[in-house]
Amino acid sequence: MSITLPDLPYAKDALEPHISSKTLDFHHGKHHNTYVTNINKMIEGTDLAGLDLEAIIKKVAGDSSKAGIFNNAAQVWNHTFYWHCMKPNGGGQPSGALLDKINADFGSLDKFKEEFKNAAATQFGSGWAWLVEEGGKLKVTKTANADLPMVHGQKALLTCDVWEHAYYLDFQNRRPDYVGVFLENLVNWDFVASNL
Ligand code: MN3
Repeated sequence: MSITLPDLPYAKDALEPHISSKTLDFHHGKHHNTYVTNINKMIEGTDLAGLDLEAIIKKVAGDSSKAGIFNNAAQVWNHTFYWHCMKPNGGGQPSGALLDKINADFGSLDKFKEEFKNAAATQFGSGWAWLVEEGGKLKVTKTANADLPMVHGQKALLTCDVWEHAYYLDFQNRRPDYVGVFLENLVNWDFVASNL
């Protein structure tokens, strides 16, 4: 079984004018696809071939001799998850149990957004901002490069890719503007709630 590149859950131009089809063309068609190609090459003929992505990630996490495998496998997982975190006409407010939990653990939705924006803005260099659940509590985290919640005992609920390739064509150096638009216009709260 090889790892495959999943289709985007919407058309390439569906997130315009916020994220352009050109960005998604490169981000999904080139960046995400390259991680898929790399991981398949790296696991071919090894005891990792045939395992699913999550099993590969957990098996090589923390093994510095397998950092290349970890990075490529985790980036495949992160990107697939990220596509689902957005939808056309997203944003707005979560509802039900998710909103209650955000209010309980952050104080308010605005407080959560503030923390999330801050994590995204202060991740130095490449990485990801996350909403995770850990020990029954919601929290905001950030990770560098390919690192991801599942290897830290956390469950991922939402992520924003803050590698420059995610926003440079549309926002240039304005990462905070991209994250603001992500939260206000793109977040797929139904997907976030389904991860809870
Ligand atoms: Mn990316």
